Amino acid sequence: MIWNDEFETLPREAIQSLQLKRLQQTLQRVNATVPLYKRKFNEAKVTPEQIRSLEDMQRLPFTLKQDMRDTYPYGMFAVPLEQIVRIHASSGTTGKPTVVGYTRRDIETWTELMARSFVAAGAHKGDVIHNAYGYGLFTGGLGAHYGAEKIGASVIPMSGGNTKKQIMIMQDFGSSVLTCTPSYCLFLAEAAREEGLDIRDFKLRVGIHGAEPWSEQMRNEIEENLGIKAIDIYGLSEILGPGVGIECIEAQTGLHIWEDHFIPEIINPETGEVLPPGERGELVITTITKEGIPLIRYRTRDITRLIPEPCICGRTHVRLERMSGRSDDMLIIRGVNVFPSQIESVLFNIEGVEPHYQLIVERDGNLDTLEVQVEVNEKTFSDEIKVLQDLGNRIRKDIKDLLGVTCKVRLVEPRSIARSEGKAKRVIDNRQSD
Ligand code: DLL
Repeated sequence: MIWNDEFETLPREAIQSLQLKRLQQTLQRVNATVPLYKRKFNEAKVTPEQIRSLEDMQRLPFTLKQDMRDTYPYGMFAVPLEQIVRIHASSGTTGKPTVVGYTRRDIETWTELMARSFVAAGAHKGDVIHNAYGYGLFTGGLGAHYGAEKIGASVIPMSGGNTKKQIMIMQDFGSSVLTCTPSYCLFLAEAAREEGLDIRDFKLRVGIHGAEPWSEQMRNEIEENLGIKAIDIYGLSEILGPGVGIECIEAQTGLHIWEDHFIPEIINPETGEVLPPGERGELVITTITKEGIPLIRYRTRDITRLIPEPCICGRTHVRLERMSGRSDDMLIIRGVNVFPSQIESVLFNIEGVEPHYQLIVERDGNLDTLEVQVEVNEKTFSDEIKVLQDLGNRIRKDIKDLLGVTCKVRLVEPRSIARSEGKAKRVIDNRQSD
């Protein structure tokens, strides 16, 4: 099923000419209304009129998260505050949050894109959508909520937390679609088991998970533990919120990014150069319909690649490979680049460990050291020391073989790693920032 047949299956040439037209309009608008862009265009010696093709985009300057911080709170708004009907914010690791504003039309666009996303994930009218993304300044809750209503599903605005109640409601109300982070999803399954319940016996059919990196192995774990299809959804508040891209249930391979609203590019994060189609690098997104905060070549820091091949579902919008992680979460351990999701995929292939882990990074002199803490299951935990030692050695060896990095492995008791109701904290970085 396709929500918006006309736009989701537009031929490539039609997508590209629509993109160019909308890009040119956006450039004119930000040049006239956002002082930061006027300045950036001047500095880059480029005018909106000079952008006559999509290739010309490469002449445009990037927008960084720092630009949003520097203009905090409203400096990037392209319309007067009177036209903003909603404000969200995402908390950074340090300092002030990043503020985003939506006009009424932006909310309609977001709702439409979330409706497309739900339908792509296999949801429909008649579904009971259990929305456990946080409601509040975080975009997850409200973003998913509006889209769920739009397709005519019955949405339960659960928000995050209150795990026992979530399970009761999911069972009693017959929730058929669950929206939450992948880590919270596994926590829900675990908490249900502790109460003697098995979510596989519930009516749940589909999970729509995102807001944090996760691996294919974690998907398998979720699908098995909950007896559902688990779909990857991507988004970020600066660009919109959830619903920038989603996997279709037909292929479950790569996330369609809605190209009539966004132009994706993949760049080399070091040089800023655009990479040829299919190469992995940093995702850069330009919004071409947003009114509140249009962003030109926004550097997401997320690492992925474009999958240019057509998809079996019939949608023509290009796909992004599952995110490997964020460039700022990438650990450099003795010269080797490691994403937490790569370690995750090693761990989840090993019998006896639970899908709960944390990476502790320290600095020893000039060298970074990595400790992998992972929970073992009850059975293994009560096994002989020798069994645990062998398991630890096996994990260390698999990580070394696959990623080429030496780490310490610490096996910890079941349920000793903190569970998260939203985005999981996978990395604890104890290196002093210098
Ligand atoms: O996390 C929006 C969202 C809500 C997406 C619900 C999906 C579901 P932010 O809090 O601004 O917005 O965080 C955005 O989260 O740049 C990625 O690094 C990461 N992220 C989001 N979705 C995925 C995903 C929301 N499917 C940041 N896979 C992004 C990997 C993801 N990382």
